[in-house]
Amino acid sequence: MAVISRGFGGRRRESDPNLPPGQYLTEDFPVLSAGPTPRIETSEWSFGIRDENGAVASWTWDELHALSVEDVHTDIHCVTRWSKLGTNWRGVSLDTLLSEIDTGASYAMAHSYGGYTTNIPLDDLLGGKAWIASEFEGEPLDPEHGGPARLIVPHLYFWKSAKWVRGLTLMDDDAPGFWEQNGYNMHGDPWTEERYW
Ligand SMILES: Nc1nc2c(c(=O)[nH]1)N[C@H]1C(S)=C(S)[C@@H](COP(=O)(O)O)O[C@H]1N2
Ligand SMILES: [Mo]
Repeated sequence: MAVISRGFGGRRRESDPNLPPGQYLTEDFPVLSAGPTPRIETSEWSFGIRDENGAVASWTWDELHALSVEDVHTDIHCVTRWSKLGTNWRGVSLDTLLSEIDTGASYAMAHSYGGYTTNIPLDDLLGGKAWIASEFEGEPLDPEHGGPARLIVPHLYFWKSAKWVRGLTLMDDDAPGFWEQNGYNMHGDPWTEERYW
């Protein structure tokens, strides 16, 4: 007899069409950090984008949040195989920020307070696919989850969503970030299981 357990989270696990291959559903929000949680006051925080010629545009916390802040409803997928469906964030779209930059670059390196880096093609940051998020489920983002603000690029594995993000460096050529230097994929599409090299 087929038994569908509704005890642990109450969802049908393998058959959910929103679940990429090789992933399982979780209802918790695991914390995955390669180092200690940096504590950054919003008064000290800024976000900068450096273009391929070295010109920098930057926003303070207040300047960033004076821009249009969007509600984002999305699924997230970690390469360690958990997925969490239907999460709610608020943040500023990378479309909004990159519209102020005149660039011919094709790649970006995201940099975080604490030193984490991850590389992302610029096309994956444009078109309503990436945000600088500062709220999760109606609350300010917890420091453990990247607060005061993190990058979210939810259509890629979640290691691309740099916590405590402080800026992007735009690049003509791709280069590996922290996990990518350690064998993770340069792109990271969960639907085609771009997990490792
Ligand atoms: N700065 C920074 N960002 C990071 C990480 C990290 O170690 N440092 N871990 C990445 C990984 S591997 C994952 S799965 C997600 C985890 O986010 P969470 O801790 O909010 O679940 O953050 C990503 N962003
Ligand atoms: Mo991860």
